[in-house]
Amino acid sequence: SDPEQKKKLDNLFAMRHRFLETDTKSLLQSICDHVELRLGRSKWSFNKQIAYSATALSVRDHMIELWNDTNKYFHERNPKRLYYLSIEFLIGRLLRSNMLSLAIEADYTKALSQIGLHLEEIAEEELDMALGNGGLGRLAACFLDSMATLRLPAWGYGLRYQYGMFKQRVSKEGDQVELPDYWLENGCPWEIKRLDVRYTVRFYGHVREEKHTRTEIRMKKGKILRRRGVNRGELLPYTDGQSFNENDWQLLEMEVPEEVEIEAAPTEYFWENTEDIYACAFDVPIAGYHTLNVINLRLWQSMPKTEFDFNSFNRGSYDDAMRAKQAAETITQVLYPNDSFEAGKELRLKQQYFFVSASLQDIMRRFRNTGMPIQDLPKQCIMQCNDTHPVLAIPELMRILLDDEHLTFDEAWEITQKCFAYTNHTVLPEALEKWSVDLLGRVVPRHLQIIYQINWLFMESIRDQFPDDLADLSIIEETPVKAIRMANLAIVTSIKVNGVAALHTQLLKTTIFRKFFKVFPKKFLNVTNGVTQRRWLLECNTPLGQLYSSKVGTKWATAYKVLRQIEPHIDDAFITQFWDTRRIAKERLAALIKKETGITLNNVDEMLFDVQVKRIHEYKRQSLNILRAIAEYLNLRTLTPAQIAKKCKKMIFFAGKAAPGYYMAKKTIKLINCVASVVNNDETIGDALKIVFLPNYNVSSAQVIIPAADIHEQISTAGYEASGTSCMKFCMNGGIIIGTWDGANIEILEEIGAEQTYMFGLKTEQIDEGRKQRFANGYKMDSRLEEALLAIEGGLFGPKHEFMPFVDAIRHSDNYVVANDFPLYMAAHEQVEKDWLEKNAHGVREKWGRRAILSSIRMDKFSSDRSIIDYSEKIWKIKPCMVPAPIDAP
Ligand code: CBF
Repeated sequence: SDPEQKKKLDNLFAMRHRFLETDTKSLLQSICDHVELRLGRSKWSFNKQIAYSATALSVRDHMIELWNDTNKYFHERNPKRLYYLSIEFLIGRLLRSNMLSLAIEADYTKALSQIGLHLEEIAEEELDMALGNGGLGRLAACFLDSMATLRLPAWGYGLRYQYGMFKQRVSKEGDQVELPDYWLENGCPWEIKRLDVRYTVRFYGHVREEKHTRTEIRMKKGKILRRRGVNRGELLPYTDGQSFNENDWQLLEMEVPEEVEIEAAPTEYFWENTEDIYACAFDVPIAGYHTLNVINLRLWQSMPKTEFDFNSFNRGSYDDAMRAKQAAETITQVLYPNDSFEAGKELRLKQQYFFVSASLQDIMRRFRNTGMPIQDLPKQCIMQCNDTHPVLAIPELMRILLDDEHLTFDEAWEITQKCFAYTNHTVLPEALEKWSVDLLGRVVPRHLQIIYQINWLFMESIRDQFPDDLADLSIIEETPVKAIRMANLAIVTSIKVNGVAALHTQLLKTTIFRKFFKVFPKKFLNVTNGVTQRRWLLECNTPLGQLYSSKVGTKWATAYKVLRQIEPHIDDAFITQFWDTRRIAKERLAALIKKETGITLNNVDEMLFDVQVKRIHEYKRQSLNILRAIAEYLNLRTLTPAQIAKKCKKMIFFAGKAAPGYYMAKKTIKLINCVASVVNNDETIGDALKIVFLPNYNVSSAQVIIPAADIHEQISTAGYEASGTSCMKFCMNGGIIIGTWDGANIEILEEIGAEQTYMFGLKTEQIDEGRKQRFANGYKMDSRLEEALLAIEGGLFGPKHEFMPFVDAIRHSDNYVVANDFPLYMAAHEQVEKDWLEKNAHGVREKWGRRAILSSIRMDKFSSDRSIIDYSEKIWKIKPCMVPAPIDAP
């Protein structure tokens, strides 16, 4: 009704360009504008890097308004929200995935080609956002993609490390060399620095208690001495040693007055003398696929509260002046390159607290803006802890409710217990986080008090029912050093605790969290991991995706199940087309291998690509794979050229990083490289076997490797891999799994059918017995394994001393039962070779092709969309909040 207001709105509405033009001219205009106006270069001469940045900024323009509108819409509708707290997000590249989500890839490809640029080439300029180590961080990235696509009212919170996962190089001698990964070298066009969103985060200091009491006189039962027989005698308090005649005095019990201190108000706690820094927000919009919902990933970076210490500066002591600034910036400087827990590292603890403190302040600010009473917090938000790294959020929320909101402990605890859920990602005991009481008490003293109090309440609540289990259930570990068990804190508090694959959840219930399962049987549940088919099929394997879409349309991008409709179309022609797509993928990988290692692969159609990519870890058993490779090589050396010619040609491909401090993992990399160098240079075996270690495995190289794999190795010792997610990506792309009875492999087999797999090895329940047998008298090691070990010891692959730790581990401890599984593994590979060589009358690998396609199209259970729907329904209790299409008038 207010004409002024109406005019303002009309003017603003005219400025809306929710759907920016995507015709070639407009896109070129936008790219050139970014080159000149944002990046300050000339549109007449700019390099590929600038072309990438300008294109990315132009794509971002298409997202920003949707992203703002999504936040506004969530704000107006005020649905219950999910906050995904993860200290790692392994995003990878965003250019193509954002274009695909916004359905503008073809338009940009066309526009760029008009100025002589190829989208594929400029996309290569994007540096991976490698803010994670491996499975856990990549899972978080897939989950964000699904949350946005499913239009869930969700946000991610994480850290903006300036240095991501280290870059891996391989030295001439075959060793892993680590280099810093400064992924921000050219700036990151996707993020939006939010100067308006920053919070103070406090560390160290001490807690001052302020008791609020008043004094009252109360009558209480007391003992007094009174002279016997005297009605109104002198009343004297009894004191030891006082001499009196016992016959004259008697000790009487009666009411006496006493001064008592009464709590007038709850004790207040003041966390004081802290060292304060700022957490500044950097937002990364995450586009849902073909929807108007664009959600947010908010990453925190640490910054000093004051640029420098002015006093020191004035004194001319510039180093001192800058010290505090540098210390503040250090917190989010670098990602810890270890996928298990870095024990005892103060900086790591500070990272964790910094992360949750900033996130919770942000979440609470948003909640307070709703005007809802604090008791309604659980109705409005749920926080998912991706492993225990964010679990300090629990005492932090308690602290806020107690110290800022002034609730009683019981009230605060009641609310907090409804706000968190916890995902466990490993049963490896060494990876379960513990913080020494000393360290935690120093860095966040108030939180230590709160944790103690939570533990006291918990212990009291179970003391009668579980008297024998108290020590194991306690959040506080007493020996060898007093420490806080973060998983225990998470379980005690959370509404739900989930494992990430059926076997893993079962193991949680029966092994590491067995006692908790007795106390809280209803808390535990399984949510099997998943991966987004949009990145891991549609984007990374365009030819295969197009082949599928040609049969069943494109709906599978958001409803994987649709791919099952392909089954009736699998005839010879379709299988041939499938192999055509595979050839493209293999040639792409061969080109990458050539570029990075100099190794040439010929006739890739005929060569079996046998791939193992993941972090290098003893339990993942790259050891088993390389020993098998050696055994196959030794066998080849015994064959005549004619026999070799008939053999299956294969490339055994490895990629993965070892934690810099993990000695055995680094030895394994070296062994792989040294074996590769001998095998690849042995002319007597020709092309029969090639071994490749591709350095610097990351999300973008995974997108080239995975579509090219004929077979993929998922061969962890049974019971050790919580889930594994690369197995899902490979199967989606038609890679055939060779795997153990571990993690998600078991469920994959159930979905795609045993005929599509090569499973082998001891099962979880057989591992202990296997270990015993392995070292029992009379145990005979498989002769091929013995020969492989002898070859290493004999120096065939380099100086013996280099590899003795590796050999000794297999010979003398073999914790990961390599020897037990070796013959079964060899047998599985013999079958693989046989099957690979089988072709139909037209020279087509028909059976293999059919199995590969079936593997791929039956993977709907492993779409992260399914995982996120499970989380939403079973844990978060949140519903989609779909941003509506724009209306025509304000
Ligand atoms: O659940 C995601 C992945 O997490 C890990 O990488 C981890 O960091 N604990 C596990 O090792 C994987 O098995 C799991 O798939």
